Amino acid sequence: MTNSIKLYGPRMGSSLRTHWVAAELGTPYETVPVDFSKGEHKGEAFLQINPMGQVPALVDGDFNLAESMAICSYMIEKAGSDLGGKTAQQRAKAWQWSLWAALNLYQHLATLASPAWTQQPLASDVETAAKAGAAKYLPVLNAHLGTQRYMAGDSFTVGDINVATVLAYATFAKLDLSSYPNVTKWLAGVTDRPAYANASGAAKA
Ligand SMILES: N[C@@H](CCC(=O)N[C@@H](CS)C(=O)NCC(=O)O)C(=O)O
Repeated sequence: MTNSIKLYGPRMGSSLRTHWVAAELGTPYETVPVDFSKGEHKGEAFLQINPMGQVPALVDGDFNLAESMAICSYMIEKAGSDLGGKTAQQRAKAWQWSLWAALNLYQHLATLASPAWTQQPLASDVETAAKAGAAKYLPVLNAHLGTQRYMAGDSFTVGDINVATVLAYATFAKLDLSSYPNVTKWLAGVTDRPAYANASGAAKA
């Protein structure tokens, strides 16, 4: 019997990129909801899958995996796809920008977005620091996308998915990106892909 991949986590936040990659690949999978309001993510059963008590997580038979970017890489490799990049250099660039976004931009955009789900305003010093962080890194991204169409060159890769799903927090943060025209143009292009609509739940049935 073949195992079907199970993806735990919603079609937003860090989990969104796992659904997006699966949709790009056409990988069949089962979505397993994790109800945060019931504390399911910190329950014993889920902690067996991800001891961090965070989504997303993947289960493939007796194999468990956490960390959204690792899950994306696993699905790409399992599918034998070049979505990770067509050459060693393109794969490395896709990783470079994925890590860049996760380690630099993400923390600031996630902080600015957090009132959207906590319903609590940010302390003004926290908000100022996060805005300064975003303003430091967004020009770097804008300059990069002024030199090439996609994050890792002339073709779409998981690097675009990983960076675009970090940028998605800007929407929740109500952050105006119009002074970064290369970013907004690229973001509009990659989120216009059918797989994005499918993954984010925006696709019409
Ligand atoms: N680096 C992790 C971050 C995962 C993460 O922060 N997940 C959030 C939802 S977007 C979560 O589960 N939060 C609950 C918690 O930390 O208790 C990844 O990319 O998978």
